[in-house]
Amino acid sequence: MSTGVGLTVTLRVRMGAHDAHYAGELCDGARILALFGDVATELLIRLDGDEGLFRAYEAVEFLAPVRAGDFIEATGVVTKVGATSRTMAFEARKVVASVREAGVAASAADALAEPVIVCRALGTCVVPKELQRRPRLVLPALSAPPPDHAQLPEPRPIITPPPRILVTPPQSALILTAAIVGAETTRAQTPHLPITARELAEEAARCRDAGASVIHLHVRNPDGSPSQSRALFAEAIAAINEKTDVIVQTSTGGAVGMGADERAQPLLCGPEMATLNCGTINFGDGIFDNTRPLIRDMAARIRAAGSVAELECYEVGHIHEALSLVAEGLLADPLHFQFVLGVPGGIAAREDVLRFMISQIPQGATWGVAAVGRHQRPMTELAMQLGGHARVGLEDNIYLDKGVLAEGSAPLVARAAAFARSIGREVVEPERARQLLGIRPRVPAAQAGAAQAGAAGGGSARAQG
Ligand code: KMH
Ligand code: ZN
Repeated sequence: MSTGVGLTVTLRVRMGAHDAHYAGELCDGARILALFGDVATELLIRLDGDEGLFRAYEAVEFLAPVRAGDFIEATGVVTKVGATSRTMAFEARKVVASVREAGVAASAADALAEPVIVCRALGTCVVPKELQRRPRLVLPALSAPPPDHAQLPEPRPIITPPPRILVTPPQSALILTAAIVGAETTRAQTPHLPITARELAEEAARCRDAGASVIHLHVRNPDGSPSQSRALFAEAIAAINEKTDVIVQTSTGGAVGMGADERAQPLLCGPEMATLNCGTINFGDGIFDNTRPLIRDMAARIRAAGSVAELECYEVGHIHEALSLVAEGLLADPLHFQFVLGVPGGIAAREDVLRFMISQIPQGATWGVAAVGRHQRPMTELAMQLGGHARVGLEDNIYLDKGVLAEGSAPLVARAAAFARSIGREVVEPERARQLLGIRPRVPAAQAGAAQAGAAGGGSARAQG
């Protein structure tokens, strides 16, 4: 980690009447940006011994109104340090709010038990080389140590909770997954659906070129019907491995109505990654059955295959079930969650839902979004803005635009990659994705033949240590 990454500064100020600009004593968004400017300045002073310059905001989201009388706490964290550029993530929270209710005194105000996030932003500052007063010690931000509650006299005061850690991770790496076929999409719906091993491999390679580092894989019988056949998976995985270096993530969900033994067959190919579906839901008109014993059985099989699990969560309770598996020793870090949003019968594809789901996973876990149909584009773009990973492809959505079929999954991947880059995310190659997901690096090319033979017998993908 480069010097200064993770350096954090927090300021707290009261918005006064002079800050109110609009009707209802609403404060101007620019006032919050001015606070971020001061936070950035302190960060630069601590890092470089110079006030530096704010060059650009890459993203700004105003999430809740700020009014005169509110107390705002603004935090910034350095996420990247270049030769002269310093990238930062900012969050402003309301910790005290003026009450403003009819019949209540105009001076009434509440200290909030849960701070309200009012704004988030990403920005870049510069400190020209000649102004950097380095090498020097990076001085950590000063903050009062939290009081020891037990030592305080009765009645013990309520202490405003410490600032929440920013959701934005200190690195911008983004994993794009392409779900190229699925079990439900049909050739009648789109002629661009790959079915044979050769078609799957060609589509996987196109998606890799467009920016995908993971292929979420289902297979089909020659007539197009869904299958979990070990032989078909082995054929498809071999064809993909011959063409490209993506991570192959096999489905253990299969299609609605399949039993555990049938669904688990691709694990016999020793895939690098496999899905673990963390709960039962209505899946359209069917029931996608994942009883608690089945989930545990599948988790054990994934572990025995040496595969890394991706935790598919279609409801909030599925996250909690995954955490139970961790407590039971059936899952190990690093955890990678996939929030599947908008399945008819499952949780809705909405921003508030996603933010809540993110709030439920442990620190250090990674997460992505797969959203269905017309929700795919807006929800994956939101996920990318919030620091998550994203899955697109014909399994979940066949349209590029309203009424315009995507000519395969690759155009959907290309569009997601372009969006990611436009907001400063780095679309990673498969080898970096392996690192992020805790998958063992691919063997050097010279040993690839031997490794492939081993994979058919159930090679272990999970990185050691
Ligand atoms: N076809 C869905 C019923 C997975 O791949 O793990 C389940 C599914 C999930 O696609
Ligand atoms: Zn799937």
